[in-house]
Amino acid sequence: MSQPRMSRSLSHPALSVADPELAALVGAEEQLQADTLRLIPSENYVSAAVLEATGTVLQNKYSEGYAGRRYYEGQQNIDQVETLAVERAKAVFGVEHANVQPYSGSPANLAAYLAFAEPGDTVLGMALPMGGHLTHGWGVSATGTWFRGVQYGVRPDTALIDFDEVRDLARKERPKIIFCGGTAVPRTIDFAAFGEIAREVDAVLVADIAHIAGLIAGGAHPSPVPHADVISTTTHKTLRGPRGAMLMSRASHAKAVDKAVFPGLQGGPHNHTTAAIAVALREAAAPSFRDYAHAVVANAKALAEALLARGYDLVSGGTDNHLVLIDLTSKEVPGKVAAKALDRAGIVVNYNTVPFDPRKPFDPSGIRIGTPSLTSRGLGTDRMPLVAEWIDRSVQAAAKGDEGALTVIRGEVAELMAAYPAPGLPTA
Ligand code: DSN
Repeated sequence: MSQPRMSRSLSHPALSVADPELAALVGAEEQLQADTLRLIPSENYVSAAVLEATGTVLQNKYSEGYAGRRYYEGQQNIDQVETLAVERAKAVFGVEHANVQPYSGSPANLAAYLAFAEPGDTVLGMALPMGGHLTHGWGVSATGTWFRGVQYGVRPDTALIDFDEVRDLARKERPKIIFCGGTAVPRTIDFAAFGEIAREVDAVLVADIAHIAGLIAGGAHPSPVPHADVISTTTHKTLRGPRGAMLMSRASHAKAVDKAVFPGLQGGPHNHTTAAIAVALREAAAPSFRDYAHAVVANAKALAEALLARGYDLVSGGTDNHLVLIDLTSKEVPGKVAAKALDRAGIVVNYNTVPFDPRKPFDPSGIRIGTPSLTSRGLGTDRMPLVAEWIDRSVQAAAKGDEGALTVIRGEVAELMAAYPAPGLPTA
């Protein structure tokens, strides 16, 4: 993809003068993001346009309230910015209502609790070690202490969501809210099945599509519309927007959602983020974004195949989306050791629990990888065998404590990545 670029030395002229120390750190991060193979599935590269929008004077403005109903004056432009973002979200996702003000995914989910449950009410969500998110009622989160979190998981034999368990728990516990979606789910989410269960027990179904929003926008994953009552998403993962979030819903829930976000949970929206969300949604509506979303999935499938061919155990045996969860138990290398070795080799992943993990969350058995970022740089399926080879060589090097091998891979990675300039980054 072609993106306008500035040279590294010219990219932050004011910052370089005002705060050279900070400017140097930003420059170093730009270099790191340019040189490395970024495989964390929740990360991406935003376009130069999205990046520019986040750095505009819109950030100087307070705008508590909603377009046409603000508690501050001077909203002539801000109202239009927010309306653009809202209308684009409605069009891209085919929803009746969109709120683009949540600061990020966790506040967005908390707003859903505020809208549809009272403290102490029961909520049903996927357990964090099974692939869910902290805010789906996990114990250490406020959502698991202020509410009564009941958790479902995956089947031990297939690692797929156990819908018998979801239905049984829903019938027995009568949750006010059911969350579906997660952070380490490599397979298609069956929104229709969740919707049927939620309707049966009269629960509000919240589909947390943070990881797969871009795939849904691009037609590479089924949509939660019309099965979910509320859709929660961050905007910075596969959707390739700024760090922010949105809550979308049926028109009948619009008032409850809006009231929960403001004044229920938040003050002034981050208008520079809202603007960048609008830009990202315009990009997501373009035909090229469909190609991107499908390429992300094709790359993940190709990478999964190449890893399977090298004898790696993948949770659920592969992937349907952007994410691959590798269980390293058979390789006798803990996830954290592998992740740190990969980092030294220029391959950035995160260590992650696998379902039924006998190890602790801070030292688990797996690593989680994904293809949104490398696809944004234009790598295709032909490169996935090489990526799998680098992962394999790095894991083997970690097992042997072979730092020299990691250094060699680091050089190979930097050389290849130089041929695939990243969107939004200045050139060297
Ligand atoms: N940080 C998100 C992720 O990495 O999946 C979850 O909060």
